[in-house]
Amino acid sequence: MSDTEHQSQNPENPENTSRRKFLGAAALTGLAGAGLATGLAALDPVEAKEEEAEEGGESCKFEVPPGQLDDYYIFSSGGHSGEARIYGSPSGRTLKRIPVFNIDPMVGWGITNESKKVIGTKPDGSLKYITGDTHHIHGSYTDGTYDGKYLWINDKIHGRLARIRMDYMECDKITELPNIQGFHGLFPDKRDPVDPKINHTTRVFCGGEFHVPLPNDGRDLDDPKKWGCLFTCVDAESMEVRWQCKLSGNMDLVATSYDGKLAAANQYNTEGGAVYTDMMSAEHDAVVFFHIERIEAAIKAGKSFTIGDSKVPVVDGTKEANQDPKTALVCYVPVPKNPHGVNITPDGKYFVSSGKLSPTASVTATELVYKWFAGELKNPRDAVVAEPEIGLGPLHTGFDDKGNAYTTLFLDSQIVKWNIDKAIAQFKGDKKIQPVLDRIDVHYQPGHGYTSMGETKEADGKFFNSGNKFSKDRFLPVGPLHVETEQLIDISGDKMKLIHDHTAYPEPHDAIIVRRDLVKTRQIYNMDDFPNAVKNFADSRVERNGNKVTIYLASIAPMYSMTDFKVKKGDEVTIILTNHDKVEDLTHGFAIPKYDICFIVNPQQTASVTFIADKPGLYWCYCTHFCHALHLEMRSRMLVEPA
Ligand code: RUQ
Ligand code: CUA
Ligand code: CA
Repeated sequence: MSDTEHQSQNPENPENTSRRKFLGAAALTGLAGAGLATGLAALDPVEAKEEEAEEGGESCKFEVPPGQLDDYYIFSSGGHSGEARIYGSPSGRTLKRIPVFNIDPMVGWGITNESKKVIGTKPDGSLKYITGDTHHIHGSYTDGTYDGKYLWINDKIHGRLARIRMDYMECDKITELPNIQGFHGLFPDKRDPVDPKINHTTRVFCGGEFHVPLPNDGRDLDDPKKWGCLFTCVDAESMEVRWQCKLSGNMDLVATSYDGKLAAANQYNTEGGAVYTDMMSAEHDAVVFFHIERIEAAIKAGKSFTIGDSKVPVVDGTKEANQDPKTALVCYVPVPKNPHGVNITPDGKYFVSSGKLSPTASVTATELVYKWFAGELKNPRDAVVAEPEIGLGPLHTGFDDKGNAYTTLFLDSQIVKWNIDKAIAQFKGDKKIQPVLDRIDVHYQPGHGYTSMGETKEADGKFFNSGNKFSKDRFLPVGPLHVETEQLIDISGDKMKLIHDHTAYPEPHDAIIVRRDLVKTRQIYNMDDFPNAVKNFADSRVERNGNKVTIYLASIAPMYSMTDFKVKKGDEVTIILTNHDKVEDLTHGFAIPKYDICFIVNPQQTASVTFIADKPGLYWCYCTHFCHALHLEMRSRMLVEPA
């Protein structure tokens, strides 16, 4: 970064908008410089004031007063923090962080036995992985809209899919996908492709981004031609991997049709390149469409193979094996160079992918993809019905309820609003038609953008949230690591209007905006759901079995059921704690100094920890979560006697 860029970190510098225009221009020099775009426009203070006033005026309309609730939930990924997050919208209030692939001492995720079991452990009982990189989060569907049952989220680092149950907003299952690396896009199906009676999510589709040797066992390390990428189908309920499909090229984002029959992924590395120059060498890459029904029929008929130690059936979806449309499992639709993102319109008619290296978006008609599969469309490229020029560095698209699309322009630092029907008319030859309707500056360099209910057939055209990758001077400076900017935009009128900024700890990728009536959470656990619950205070005890000691403990504010418990040095100690409080929001904590134990129990919840008592002495076990006027007095003692 240049010096000029550094000066702009001054929070007194009031205006970002005019400088943004420079970012767009500088970005023209290439993608590599995009995040580092330099240059500071001479500020016009008058223009700056006006624009700021305009922004402030709009936000009042959407203010959520103290004590009032938001109309929407935003469920967001947290990037390489490994977690999921919940915000309220339009306020931008942070409501929850859901630990998934990470460790979170606040709730005890990765510390309690219950959470360790979900994450997965090594033979010695330690966690298999402590890192994760979440990008995409999507909800389960019934009738083409969210049913509030599950969320799914990916881990790109280790290739895992996690499920969050939405009643408690906690992760309950994690599945590691075999023979893939760089698991990036995911999408649940919206109904069953085969059984018309099932109108809810039954599968989750996962795209593998990085080419690896198949199997990845140390052979073929220097021969990219022998590497490959797999598309994976996971059962929504059991979370077991159902099947995989080997592809030509890679996968990035994933989308599904409303009839359950198609899944799509954009491919930026059809070249199979191992370095970025090779990955961008071809003029066209593709959006690939999977014929789910045919794939499952092929597997049923035994037309599959396995890879390495994995027992998961794999079908051949490579180009060579799918020349005949009438039997093809996969359709490759060419689109310009290194596309990014793929999203389906709320009416189910079109899949829109963005150009990234091309200033265009490509609109592929669902109907024409089916025609290709039926042998009625010769050239799959003819399924593309529009390719409007929309701006530089287009990445992701959200939709309203009026046939408009909103695409993030990474290089231009803008959101562009364009009309799909107009784009189709223009593509057909009516050059007078201009599909682009509006543009708005965002701060800065947006990645994902998404609309309220926009991934469902209930898209309502109210809000667009821009997830910006750079905040630069947008907030008080806090050192080299910047918070990210999330910007909420009112899309209900002809012109997009910026409502407000809220911060997001690095770094969210994708999110969904869900109407609040679709989300029904529970505030109190059911004690019977925990087989190890300590159901009565009178059951509190120390039970010894050789050198294994179990402590049965309960809590009611402001006390634990035992004032102390004794173990011996070298014992393997398991503490089971059940919270008997039934009052909503009455959570207790439990920490043991020097033993690195810290977790919570919510009302009627049971949690347990296991560790070796390797240090003799007295250890105050205390409540970490403020619960009562006598919260500080809420303690017990672990007495570790010398061996
Ligand atoms: S990808 S910024 Cu990880 Cu969602 Cu497009
Ligand atoms: Cu119990 Cu604080
Ligand atoms: Ca490419």
